[in-house]
Amino acid sequence: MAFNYDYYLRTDKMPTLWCWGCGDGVILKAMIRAFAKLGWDKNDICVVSGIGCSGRFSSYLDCNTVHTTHGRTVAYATGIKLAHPEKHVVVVAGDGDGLAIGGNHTIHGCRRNIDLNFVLVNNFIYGLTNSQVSPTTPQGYWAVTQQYGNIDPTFDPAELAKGAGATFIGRESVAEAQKLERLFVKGFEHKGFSFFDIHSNCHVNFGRKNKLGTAKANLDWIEGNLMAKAKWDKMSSEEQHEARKSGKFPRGILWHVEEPEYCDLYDTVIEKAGGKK
Ligand SMILES: Cc1ncc(C[n+]2csc(CCOP(=O)(O)OP(=O)(O)O)c2C)c(N)n1
Repeated sequence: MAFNYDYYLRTDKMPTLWCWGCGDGVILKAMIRAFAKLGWDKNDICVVSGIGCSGRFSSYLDCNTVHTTHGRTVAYATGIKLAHPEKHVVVVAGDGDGLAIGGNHTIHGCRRNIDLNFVLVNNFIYGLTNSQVSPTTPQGYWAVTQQYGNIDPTFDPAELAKGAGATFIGRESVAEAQKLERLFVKGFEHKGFSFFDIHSNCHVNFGRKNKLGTAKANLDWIEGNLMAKAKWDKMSSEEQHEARKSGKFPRGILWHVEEPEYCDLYDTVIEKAGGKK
């Protein structure tokens, strides 16, 4: 029997506002299947999203949801998780939201290793507002604010997350929906800050002037840029550096360590202060 998504969805909000073929729907469905696999009750999940096309996750998921301000997802989610450590908190942010305006919050969420699941919907552009350049727009590509080709260098969000202290880091593409679901299951199970860099197509606003104007063309480009971690690990650090500069990245589980989690540490403070939990 086909998987039934309805339990986790606000079906009265369908159809979505996303463009035809948008990768956001693939991420939404993979996330729902991961929730179901983990047996999570929707009332035990809180979804916090920012502003953008990716911001709509909190509209469509029938969980506890907060549609927050642009770039502030991790700040809201940190407060929610500290108040309700027993809940599963899932954060959804675009590359503009999570890495540009909200980059600072993302760094410090990683650093605290608070038990949040941070899903970066990385479509390489500001989708909702029609194609402004983002921190992941590759050099040389068109954006409405870089019409002669983007001159700003990009960076590797997974490396940033690792340097900042995230304890689970994974990368996948929406072209591999089942791998994406499995990655979510692993990362959602992890206690600590889980950072997911999910490469998604925005053939309408990223692709339209970058010769990637169909979902298929955009997905082929994404897949062409990702390589298995095992292959990546065989490269020298200089080769990896050059690969990153040309927009190539490893995929899969990139980092997984166990470290003290922030809510647990906070409990020790409450205890020392003689307070009640
Ligand atoms: C403080 C603030 N600045 C700017 C905006 C306008 N704005 C809304 S969405 C958005 C960009 C969204 O891009 P991204 O975060 O990459 O998400 P996507 O739409 O691609 O999912 C911007 C700049 C805003 N809503 N609030």
